[in-house]
Amino acid sequence: MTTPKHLRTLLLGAATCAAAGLAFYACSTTTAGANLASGDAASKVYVPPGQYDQYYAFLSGGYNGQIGVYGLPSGRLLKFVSVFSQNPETGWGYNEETKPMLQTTYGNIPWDDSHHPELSQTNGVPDGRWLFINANNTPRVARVDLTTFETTEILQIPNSAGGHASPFTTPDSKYIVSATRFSIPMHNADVPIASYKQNFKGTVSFIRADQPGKMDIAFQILMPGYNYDLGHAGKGPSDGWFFFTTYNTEQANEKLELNASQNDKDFMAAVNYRAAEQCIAQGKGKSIPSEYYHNVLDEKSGQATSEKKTSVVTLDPTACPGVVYFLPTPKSPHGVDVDPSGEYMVAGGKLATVIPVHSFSKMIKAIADKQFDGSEYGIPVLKYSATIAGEVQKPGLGPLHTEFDGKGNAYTSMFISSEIVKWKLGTWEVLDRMPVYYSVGHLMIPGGDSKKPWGQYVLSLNKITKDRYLPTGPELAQSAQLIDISGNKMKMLLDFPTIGEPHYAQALPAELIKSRQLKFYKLAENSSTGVVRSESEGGITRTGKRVDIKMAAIRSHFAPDNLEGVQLGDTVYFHVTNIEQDWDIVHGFAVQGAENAELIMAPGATRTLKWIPKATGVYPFYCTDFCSALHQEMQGYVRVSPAGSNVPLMANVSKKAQAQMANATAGRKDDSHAGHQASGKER
Ligand code: RUQ
Ligand code: CUA
Repeated sequence: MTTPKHLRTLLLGAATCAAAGLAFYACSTTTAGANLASGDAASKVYVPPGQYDQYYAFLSGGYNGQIGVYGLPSGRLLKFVSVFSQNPETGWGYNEETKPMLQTTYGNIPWDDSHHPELSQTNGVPDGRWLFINANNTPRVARVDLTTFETTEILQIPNSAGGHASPFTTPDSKYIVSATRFSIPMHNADVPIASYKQNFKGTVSFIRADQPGKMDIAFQILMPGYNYDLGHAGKGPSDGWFFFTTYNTEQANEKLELNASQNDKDFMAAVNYRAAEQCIAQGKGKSIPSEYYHNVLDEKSGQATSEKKTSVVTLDPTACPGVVYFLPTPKSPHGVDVDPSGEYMVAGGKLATVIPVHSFSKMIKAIADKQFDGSEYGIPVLKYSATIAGEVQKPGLGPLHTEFDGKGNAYTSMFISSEIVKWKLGTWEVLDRMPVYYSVGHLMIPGGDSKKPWGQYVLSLNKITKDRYLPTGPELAQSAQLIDISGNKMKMLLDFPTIGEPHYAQALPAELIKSRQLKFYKLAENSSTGVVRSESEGGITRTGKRVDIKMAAIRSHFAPDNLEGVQLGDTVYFHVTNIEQDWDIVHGFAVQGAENAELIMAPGATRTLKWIPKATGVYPFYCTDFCSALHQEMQGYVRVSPAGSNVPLMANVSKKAQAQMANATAGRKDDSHAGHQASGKER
């Protein structure tokens, strides 16, 4: 068996291999650059100018907390979706509308570390409705609407520290899950760290996710104080079950590198969540006080709101026999992946010498036959020999994650030996190997964790690039590699650098979402309190020391565009509405010295910038998003006078805007647009 010392040698060996391309295990079969795309590879990834990619791929931004959207097979970056981190490019988390999205019990958290994008599913197949993603640091899950590519909902997970095994979905997306990576004292009490074994607990949360705007924690299962790593739902015959990997069943609380690698086997936890639902329906759940936030972005107003929740329903598995079982699994298992048929649960025994595969039907039989090997904290432990379907022998070093092609083959990432290994379900024989550069973490096949994988490609999401790209100082580019899996042998097609650590990814055929894109927000339905629907509705109002400015943005001016009457000591809110009703006509708004960011307004949307001027004077503002040939003319001024000054409130519209408004309102007797005064009304 592998000893920890032996392990360290392996890990060091891998680093050397990656660094120098020296002979070491799989690296011995190649040197960097070999096995590279040859023949028709270029044409297989070439998407001619003006044509679309075949797949949307959603790559986690890792510790930038966001999501990168790429086209496959070209690897072209299409968009960056702001989720857990503020983004000055879009104003996400800086403007008044989206600030509440980042609210947590720890305050407004402006960043996170996101790992796993997960597409919503119907009948076990990605359906293109939503994309979920987890936050590791301050445990949260988010929903991205795939008609707008905007984050519309974020839910905090209480009683959890490290939302790593998340947000994997059930086949109907009724639930997504989040399990705590770090066990913690429940209610995070002030206890000695050395009391880990007595006081620290894990939790596995089932989050209701099928109703947009209404995500909530359905229940939390209290688990022993291990580390929880990853999870995947059952499907087909195993529908109704969820599987999680654990490590540190040693329950070490120091030097885990060594102390959490003692046991030959840790556990895969099998959770019967339908049984858990029943148990709760029978009143066996316990509501405990727990504070967490639920933040929702309203589509019509564009305004996010935060709601603080105060309790969760928890379930102690000992109160509900049959809800949780442990399957011994070698050795600090990492990934757990369920094959398309739903019969096999593949563990990435990251320190193991084999890839262990459990059988769902054997597991059910073992439970019925009571083939137990004792219990841990009241949770029955099944016999390894009773659940194991097979082991993939000599797969490579450091197996982490497995995805499937839907043709009976599995593909596993090998972190230490830097390769992707193809093997056959049922016979467990290794069929092919592809070296990758370097140290692959997750891998992704479009639909490869679902009931019906689209197959065709596997994307290798690498941790290290070393010599693959032009060097860029101490930190080198992050990287993904696209491999063709349509034939018997894998073929390397493309390296492409990514923004952020491409931790995990999901992909689906473009057809599923491309025609459902929202082109603009309907101005008539905009229910923002700051909205203006025409240039004549703009203006400036004062309420004590608060000044609200409502503005329209339209090619290529702001209305109003000159503002006076602001005083030092005021807090100013610019509510800017893009009154265009045309696809892709976006305007920006930036004012000199603003401490937050610019505003970016999609057509039909209102965004609000809070601004506290620090000195008297005149400040220009301008449009930041290139919108027309006269974009550079899209500007204005705001005058700031001393506190108590008698400069009246004034909101002017430019000559050009006046002329346009005169045309637009010709026939109407409304003359309210020229240099009109503030109404003084409260908003
Ligand atoms: S898991 S280290 Cu996605 Cu391999 Cu996080
Ligand atoms: Cu509007 Cu540039």
